[in-house]
Amino acid sequence: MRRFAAGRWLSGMDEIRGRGGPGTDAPGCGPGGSGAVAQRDYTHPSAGWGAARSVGEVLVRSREPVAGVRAMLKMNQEGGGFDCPGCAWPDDPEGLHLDLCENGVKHVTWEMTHKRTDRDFFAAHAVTELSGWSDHALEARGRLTEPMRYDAATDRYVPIGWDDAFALVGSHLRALGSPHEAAFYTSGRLANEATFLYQLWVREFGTNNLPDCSNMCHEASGRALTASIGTGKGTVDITDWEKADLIWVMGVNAASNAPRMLTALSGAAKRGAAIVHINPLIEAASRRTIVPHEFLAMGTFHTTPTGTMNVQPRIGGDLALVRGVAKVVFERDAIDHEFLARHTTGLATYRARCAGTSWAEIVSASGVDEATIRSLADGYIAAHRTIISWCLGVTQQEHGVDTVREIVNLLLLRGNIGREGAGPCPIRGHSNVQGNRTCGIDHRPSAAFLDRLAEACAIEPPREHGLDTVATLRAMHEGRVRVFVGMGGNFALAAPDTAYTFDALRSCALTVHVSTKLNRSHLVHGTDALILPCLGRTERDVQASGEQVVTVEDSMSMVHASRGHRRPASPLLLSEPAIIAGLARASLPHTRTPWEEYVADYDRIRDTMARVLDGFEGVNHRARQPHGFRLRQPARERVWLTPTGRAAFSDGGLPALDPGDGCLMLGTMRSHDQWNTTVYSDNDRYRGLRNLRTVVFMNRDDMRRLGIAEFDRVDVTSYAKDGSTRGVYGYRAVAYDIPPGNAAGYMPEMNVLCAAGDYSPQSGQPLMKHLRVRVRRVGQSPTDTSGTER
Ligand SMILES: Nc1nc2c(c(=O)[nH]1)N[C@H]1C(S)=C(S)[C@@H](COP(=O)(O)OP(=O)(O)OC[C@H]3O[C@@H](n4cnc5c(=O)[nH]c(N)nc54)[C@H](O)[C@@H]3O)O[C@H]1N2
Ligand SMILES: Nc1nc2c(c(=O)[nH]1)N[C@H]1C(S)=C(S)[C@@H](COP(=O)(O)OP(=O)(O)OC[C@H]3O[C@@H](n4cnc5c(=O)[nH]c(N)nc54)[C@H](O)[C@@H]3O)O[C@H]1N2
Ligand SMILES: [Mo]
Repeated sequence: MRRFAAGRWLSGMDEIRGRGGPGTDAPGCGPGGSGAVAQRDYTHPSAGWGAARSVGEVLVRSREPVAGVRAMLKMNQEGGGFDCPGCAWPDDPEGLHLDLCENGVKHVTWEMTHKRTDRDFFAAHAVTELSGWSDHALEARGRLTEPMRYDAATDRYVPIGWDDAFALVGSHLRALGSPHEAAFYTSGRLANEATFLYQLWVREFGTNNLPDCSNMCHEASGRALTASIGTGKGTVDITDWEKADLIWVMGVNAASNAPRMLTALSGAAKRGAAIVHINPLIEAASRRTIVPHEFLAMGTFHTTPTGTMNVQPRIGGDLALVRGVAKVVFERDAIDHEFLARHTTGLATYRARCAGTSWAEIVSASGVDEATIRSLADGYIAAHRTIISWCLGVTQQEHGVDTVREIVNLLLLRGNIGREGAGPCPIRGHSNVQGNRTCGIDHRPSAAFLDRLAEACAIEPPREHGLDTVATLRAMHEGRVRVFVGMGGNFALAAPDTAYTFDALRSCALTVHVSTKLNRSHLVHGTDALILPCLGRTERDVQASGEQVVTVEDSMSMVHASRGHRRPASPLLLSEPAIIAGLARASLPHTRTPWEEYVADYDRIRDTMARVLDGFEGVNHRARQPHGFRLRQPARERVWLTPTGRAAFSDGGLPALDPGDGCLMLGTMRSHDQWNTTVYSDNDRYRGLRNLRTVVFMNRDDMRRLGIAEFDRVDVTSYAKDGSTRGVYGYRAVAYDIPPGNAAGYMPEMNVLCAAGDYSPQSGQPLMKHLRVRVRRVGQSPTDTSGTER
């Protein structure tokens, strides 16, 4: 399929990685290459020496061995280091350990590379040519050095001065018929100060169109927790992890995506706590680990277990599974009567719902047998302090909100909220995604927040709700959004339905990306397009008043300062706050907001934040203390900010999950060697896979039934709710320990399969873990030709 876009013909096949053409091997987003494709079961403990070797390879590749190690030492340490931009797992509370992990190091060194994507690079390569490069190749060219503007005549990005870039954005925004014709995306990398200024600019401009990566990530958790306990965050902190005697890990690949969680899990195992992994896949963290910071253990190969029980539900089966456990808790009258009477509403309805849900329904909807569910319940009833943690396996589902609410129901039954060592714990993704929400990135802001913003900042923020990620895509398609601004991230690849997303971005009059490295979103652009390069988390940020610190909030509500130490990758880079201020000045001719003063001294931004945001009083002082400070979480103190003033039980029905005749349910996920859309290599160490990303992990029996052998080339077709189909071609099938009827593969390649129209009505989240697919060996004749291929 060829399409005409932004003044040129493009071949969709060339640029949509992961898709491939019929009859060929699909290229992935990784480096590719000639290495032999292989898979073997991974039997080594997670982290430890394998991780150390892998870190070494990355450091050598980025030509940063010495500086890399020095930066590692500064990362996550109290006393002026920078916050690891890897994941949102909190720092070690005592600061005793050098608690760093393989993937954090990879992430940091990726930013610190010596290589540069400068004006000579852009002069040498047309955008159409770059569109054929892999995503790995684009980012591997190094850091961006100066603002660039797309020039249609030469099909190249050409240098533009900062003031001209700001003026161009200003003129586009001022020309719009309404402020709602622009959308302002955020990726969870942004620190609190930039976040706050960004939403201030957008709301002063006049819209709540603030889609963000959370809309694809933990939106379901926020909505569910708000409805159940009155605040959209978890209630536990890192010291609770040290006291729990039962921990559930649901739908998280901890060893790859929150590796420092292994430290907490092994500590729990050592003191005899039970650790249950609930995941259709048996992931590495459910076995044994070498604790990341225990170098002695690395030397002696001493491992500790990080799991005591594995439960493998079908994809989307968690709601039914938790319901089964709750049913047993009621049957055995193992509930905390006093807590329930004082603190909750809706118990009777929920009890009736559990009683009315039959075991046949529970077993079929969860994919787990009754005996296993009963033994899970035995463990839950025996425990005194239970933490339930979860990530995308739970949230990126049609019934994500109902499932998180069911988790809270179960915790409430035994008073496991607002007590030491117990509570709900969403594992957040981006290092500051939770802080972004705290600081106002929300397309559905509360009236109370807007009132305080209006008063503290003397603006009139719009009151109507704005667009989330999926709604933004649709609005761009329909011409209702004409300007797209991406504050970090890689929207083109991260969003669902790649072809639809590409068309949406190309229909814009202007696309703007504030980025550190070249990525796909710069190549899939509007008629006018800008790349605005910014400082990274590791770099020194000097403004008129001197060196600045920023603040971030981790998964457990700790706010602390982060200070970069490195010389900026280029003298022409600006900080994110400075870029936002420039854009605001250019688009708001009558603004009375002191943008320059804010940028001159970030303490002034924090002073204003303290007047708008709950719990930020004294932030300038408190964030600079070692480890910062904990934002108050009322539910932790059993103060429930719900309409009734009590924690609310939910009453959700069990979802129908059967993918239908011959179909499988497929979830997309990350490999060990990638950070969202940044793919470091084509390997996935803990799943034992080498040199392959365009893969479908399948159950052996399904493969036999479908006549597919290991590494056979397969095509995958997805079936959307509206009957349309999408396909990827030339993937390889790999047998894996996953329940029959289920399959898995990698994001972002498989976003091609994820229809933009298929999102959860409860959260607006695209169903990235819930795709109805058919897998066919290449050469087999299609058994179903219904639907329209996009
Ligand atoms: N190194 C590294 N770290 C990261 C990231 C990264 O890309 N690389 N990304 C960051 C971001 S933004 C996020 S949001 C997090 C993501 O962290 P994860 O949630 O761990 O991300 P995924 O790789 O999508 O893995 C989802 C897990 O859910 C399981 N799963 C799938 N379907 C179901 C289901 O129906 N039920 C259950 N119980 N489990 C299921 C999968 O088998 C897999 O183990 O990690 C963050 N940290
Ligand atoms: N199919 C499928 N799709 C998914 C998911 C899934 O599980 N399955 N997961 C979803 C989830 S949970 C998320 S969070 C999204 C991720 O979506 P995004 O946050 O949009 O994507 P990232 O890949 O994290 O963004 C990487 C880019 O960020 C830029 N960057 C890096 N550091 C900085 C910085 O300090 N400042 C600025 N301004 N830019 C920087 C670099 O240019 C880099 O190319 O993807 C979602 N998409
Ligand atoms: Mo995420």
